[in-house]
Amino acid sequence: MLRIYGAPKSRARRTLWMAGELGIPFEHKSFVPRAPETRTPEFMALNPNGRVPVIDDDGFILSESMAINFYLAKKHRSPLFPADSKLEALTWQWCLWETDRLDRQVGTYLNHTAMLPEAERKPDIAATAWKEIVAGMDVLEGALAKSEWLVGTAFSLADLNVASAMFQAFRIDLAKWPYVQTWLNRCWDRPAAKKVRDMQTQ
Ligand SMILES: N[C@@H](CCC(=O)N[C@@H](CS)C(=O)NCC(=O)O)C(=O)O
Repeated sequence: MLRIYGAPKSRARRTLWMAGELGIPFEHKSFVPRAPETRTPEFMALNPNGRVPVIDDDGFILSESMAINFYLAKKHRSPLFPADSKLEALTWQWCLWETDRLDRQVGTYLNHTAMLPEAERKPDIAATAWKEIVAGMDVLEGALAKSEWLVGTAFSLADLNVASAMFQAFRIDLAKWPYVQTWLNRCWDRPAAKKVRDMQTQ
C-alpha cells in the first residue's frame, strides 16, 4: 500500500492531488513540516532532508514531490503522463523551470510580506523575490496566452506539478497575469484538486 507523508498544507498537496487523479488507495501520515515527527530517526531514514512529502510505496522510498508524481503517474499508466518523448521532455522543462524560477520565490515573498511576525519581515528580501516572481509569471503568461495547457492539448502532469506548486500564488494579486489566473483556477477546480483544498481547511 502506498503511504504518503506530508500535510496537505505543504508540498505534499501535489502528491495528494496526484493520488486523487489516479484514484489509488493510500495511507496518509499528515506530518506538518518541521514537526517533531519529521525529526525522528525513522523519518530521517526515509528522507535525510527531514522534509515532506515522502512516499513509501511497498518499501520503495521516494522524496521530491515532482519526482514522486512522475513515478506515480508512470507506474499507474495515467493519461496525465505524456506518452510522447518530446511531450515528456517539455513536462520536465516546466517542472524544472518552476522549481528554479518560482517555487521558493513565492514562499519567500509571502513570508516576508505576510506570514512572518512583522519584526522578522525583510522588505528587501520581499522586493527581490517579487522581481523574480514578476519575471517568472511573465514567462508563464506568455506560454498560457498561446495554449490552454502547458504541454499538449489537455490537462497533464505538467499542469498538475506547476499549478500545485503555485497554490500559494492565489494569495498574490494575479490581475496582471490573466491567463495564469484562469489556468490556475481551471487546474484547481478539478475534483482531485478540490479534495486537497478541502483537506487543507480541515
Ligand atoms: N523540493 C522539495 C521541497 C520539500 C520541502 O521543502 N518541503 C517543506 C514543506 S513544503 C518541508 O518539509 N520543510 C521542512 C524543513 O525545511 O525542515 C519537494 O518538492 O518535495
